[in-house]
Amino acid sequence: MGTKMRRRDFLKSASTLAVAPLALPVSEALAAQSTAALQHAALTFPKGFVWGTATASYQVEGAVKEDGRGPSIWDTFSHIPGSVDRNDTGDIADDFYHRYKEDIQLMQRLGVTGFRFSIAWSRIFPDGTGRVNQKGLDFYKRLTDELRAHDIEPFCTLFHWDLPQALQDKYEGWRGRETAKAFAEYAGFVAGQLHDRIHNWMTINEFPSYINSGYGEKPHNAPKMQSTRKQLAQTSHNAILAHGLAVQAIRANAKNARVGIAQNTNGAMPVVETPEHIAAAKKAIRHFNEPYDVPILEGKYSDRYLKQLGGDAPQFTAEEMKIISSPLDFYGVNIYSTIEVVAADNEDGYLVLQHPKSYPKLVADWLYYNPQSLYWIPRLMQEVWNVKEMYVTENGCAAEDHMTEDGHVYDTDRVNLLRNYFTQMQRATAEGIPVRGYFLWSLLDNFEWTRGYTQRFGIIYVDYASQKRTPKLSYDFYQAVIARNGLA
Ligand code: GBH
Repeated sequence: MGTKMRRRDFLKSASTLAVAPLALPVSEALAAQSTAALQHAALTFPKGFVWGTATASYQVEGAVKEDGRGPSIWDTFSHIPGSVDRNDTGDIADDFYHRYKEDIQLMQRLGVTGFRFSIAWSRIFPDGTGRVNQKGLDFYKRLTDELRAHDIEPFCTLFHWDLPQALQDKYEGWRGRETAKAFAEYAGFVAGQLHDRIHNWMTINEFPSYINSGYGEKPHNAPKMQSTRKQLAQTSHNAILAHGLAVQAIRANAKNARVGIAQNTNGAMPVVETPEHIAAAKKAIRHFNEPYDVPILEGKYSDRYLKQLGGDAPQFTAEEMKIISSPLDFYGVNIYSTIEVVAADNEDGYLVLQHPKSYPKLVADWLYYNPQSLYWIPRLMQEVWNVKEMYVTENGCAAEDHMTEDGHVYDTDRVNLLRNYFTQMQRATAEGIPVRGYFLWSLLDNFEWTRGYTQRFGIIYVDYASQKRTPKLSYDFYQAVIARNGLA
């Protein structure tokens, strides 16, 4: 190269050293910058990767008495004083029912290609079964038409916890097997009505979160129905049966449907990445998911699970186990954190490590900051269960968001979290682990169940009094990630 360094090379070394380049024409400086950016090409995601945001009906819609919607167990529960922080309810929430057009514009500006939302069962069947409420159906037609008009693919969840109150009253909700049948009827009907608009379906969101915490031995979520261990095991069974029946009903009514789930599979992760610890994590993830993922993905309950339950084991037939494990087109997993394990010389072959008190978190007490969950959960899903196509159907965090006097929300903690989680998801896709898309929880601050409006998960700030939306700094960050389909 001789004694004279070429300008380009000089710039490269200048940027490595983080020294400001000498005054150059702007165009040359930019060209040099994009050359440098190309060197980071490894941090991109596969072509066609779906970037999206996620919400759920009761958490954003409001309009709970409008256009013939029937009550759900969350209407009932949130109105019982003491159930939810500050006695907040979803009566108005983000008023998404009326403001969805504005919110879709914000999504379009963000650049997302997918939107995960849920249908409120009691808008379609106000009594859970039987009579159809056309106006409720029309809302989801308008919503999905508007999404399509903005080139955003709808990803529809059929059940995100707002069970029609009528089914709680008639069958004790999910405790009754009849509810599983009612769910399949509803799923098949909606799929038949909306299949030209919606191609991607998820049956049920997070079994443990609404079964264990709604019908468990110490319930704290709607319908807060305390159960014995035996009743709980049967209720869990009814829920996965509902899932399987719905998969079949959707396929029977919508020819080109792609059917999946949105489950919060309990993750496991080797703290130290050596073969023995990785093997331990593989054993652990099967043990951690015995009531739900194992029967869905393996077609049977594990012997260990049935033995542990003994006389409290659920009643089921071989036919039901086939239905429960109906093949899926994709597996959606909501990933926020994971359980860390090490190999151990005990019966299980691993040891679960408790989180030390000083383990990092933002504000949700359960949400341990663990970016590697976005790598290890998909990797173990593939290695243990041979899952061929996955979506991260939720990921995100709550933060203490404050608006500055001039109207900005600088949520650098959320940006920091997202950047690190994305890095690990990129590691997964770069290794060929089949994660096809990602849905950030959430588009908007919303009704965070028993935390009400006290925890904000949105990348758009919502002033609940005025319903004004303000994109946070994390919105700008996500927009840049989507635009380059990767990380800088
Ligand atoms: C998801 O649940 C939900 O799908 C979504 O609706 C929700 O808004 C979002 O995440 C954020 O929370 O009280 O110690 O028993 C997240 C997973 C699992 C978190 C159950 C709370 C209860 C912890 N949830 N967990 S505890």
